[in-house]
Amino acid sequence: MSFGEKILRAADRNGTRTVLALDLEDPDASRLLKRSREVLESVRGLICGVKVNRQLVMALGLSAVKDSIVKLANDFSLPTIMDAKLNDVGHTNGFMARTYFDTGFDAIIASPIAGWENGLDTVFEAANSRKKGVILLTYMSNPGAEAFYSLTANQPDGHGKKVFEILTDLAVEWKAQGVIVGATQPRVISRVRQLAGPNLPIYSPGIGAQGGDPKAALEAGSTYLIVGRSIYNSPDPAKAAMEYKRPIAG
Ligand code: O7M
Repeated sequence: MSFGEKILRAADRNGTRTVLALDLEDPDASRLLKRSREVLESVRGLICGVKVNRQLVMALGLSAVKDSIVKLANDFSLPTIMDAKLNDVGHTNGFMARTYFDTGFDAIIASPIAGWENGLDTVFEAANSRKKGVILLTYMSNPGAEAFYSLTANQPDGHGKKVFEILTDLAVEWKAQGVIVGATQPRVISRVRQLAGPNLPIYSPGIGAQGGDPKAALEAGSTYLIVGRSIYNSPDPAKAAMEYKRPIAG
């Protein structure tokens, strides 16, 4: 089963579009692992995927993440996304992508700024040969993102195009399995949806803690919501995750 099918199946099964960003921090590695497992177990039926960032990989090491979080997510039939934000030359990107995929991750996040040739070509090669997914960073959720992602760049035909519009076109051309567009920018989400058509999944982080509204993001065209602190920092993560099911229920 491809990554896209896996996440869609989990979303339908659990009736939710929420991807958990499991970014807990703790200087005590065993406490960090215990708490991360507890959060994941408590929301297992309320999410459709798990995104791991450097907070866990740097603190626990890749093999511990594999044996704990990736395994647990697999046991719960939840796909895993490695938020590596790859943005290097081809051989380095390729090494990281193969390593994360062979660790068990179903998808990886990369920045399209590196370009195709000797940039992300190796990442897509590694993904396509393993039926894994590549999700491309297209417009970030933080306030400072606008200065770059909204810039207008002159095209060879003399027309201007915004950077995020160019990145959306690249995601379609490269057959990415999704794009990341901040939930804090519903108008950008609408524009990306318009350019990409109905089938490209849009993943939107920046919900809650960063001010993004889940309903506005979904109405603008987001497919999945990425939520971290508003769930794992809640005194009752399951109750918080339940709240994010509501916007889809209507
Ligand atoms: O819900 P939060 O704010 O606690 O966490 C949001 C998560 O989404 C966190 O893991 C960030 O690294 C990630 N993220 C953003 O917050 N903004 C972005 O623009 C992009 C991402 C992301 O997932 O990038 C791939």
